[in-house]
Amino acid sequence: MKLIIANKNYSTWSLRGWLVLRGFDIEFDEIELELFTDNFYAEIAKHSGAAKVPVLVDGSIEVWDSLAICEYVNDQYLAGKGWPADVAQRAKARAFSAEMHSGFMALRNEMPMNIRGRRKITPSEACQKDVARIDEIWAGQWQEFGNNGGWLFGEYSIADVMFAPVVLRFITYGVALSDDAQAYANHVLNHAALQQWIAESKSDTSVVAEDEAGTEIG
Ligand SMILES: N[C@@H](CCC(=O)N[C@@H](CS)C(=O)NCC(=O)O)C(=O)O
Repeated sequence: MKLIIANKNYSTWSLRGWLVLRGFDIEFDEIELELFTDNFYAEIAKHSGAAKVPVLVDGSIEVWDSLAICEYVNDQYLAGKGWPADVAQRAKARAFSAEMHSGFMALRNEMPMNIRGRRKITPSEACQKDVARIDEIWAGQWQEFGNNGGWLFGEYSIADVMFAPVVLRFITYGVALSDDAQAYANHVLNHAALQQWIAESKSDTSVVAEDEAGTEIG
């Protein structure tokens, strides 16, 4: 099985596809393409009409889109354990994940993932609202599960995968969180799989100008 991803410093959706595999200890090969290059579009076109990463190739099965990859991995490799077991919790985890996947546009536009960067921006009102909503989600789940596993639903799940890049965005832009939300963010940051991605992102020396938001902090 191989996962096609892009620049580790910048590509949040790649990180999600990668984390669902690495975080659940599933073996895979990875192919890293450089965003916005001719080679990127030539290679990705072999597997996906959508022309975006990540793409998972498992034999004859090709899955594009991070959330679809999470669901495929959940079905094919995790026997459903990618989501919480309880049906109400599972519904909530899926709702949070869908909210992340389809929303938070202001945050995504104004605070691009840039792991190596320490940047200053002036967030719009819409972006501040996005941050407040994420704080609410993380803090609420931490109050419920902080002493019982520490992940959004206690055990590591796809919901944590979907929010992990946001933890890295908040570090880059120095976003202040409530104590409970910060405790969850710290828990995610300590995850060995995420630490591996961060370490590997250091050898990504590409510069994607549109993802260098704001100004550098000294
Ligand atoms: N909704 C998609 C978004 C994928 C996406 O936008 N990927 C970006 C990189 S993070 C990409 O491939 N961009 C290349 C392009 O737009 O040309 C997913 O969840 O996988």
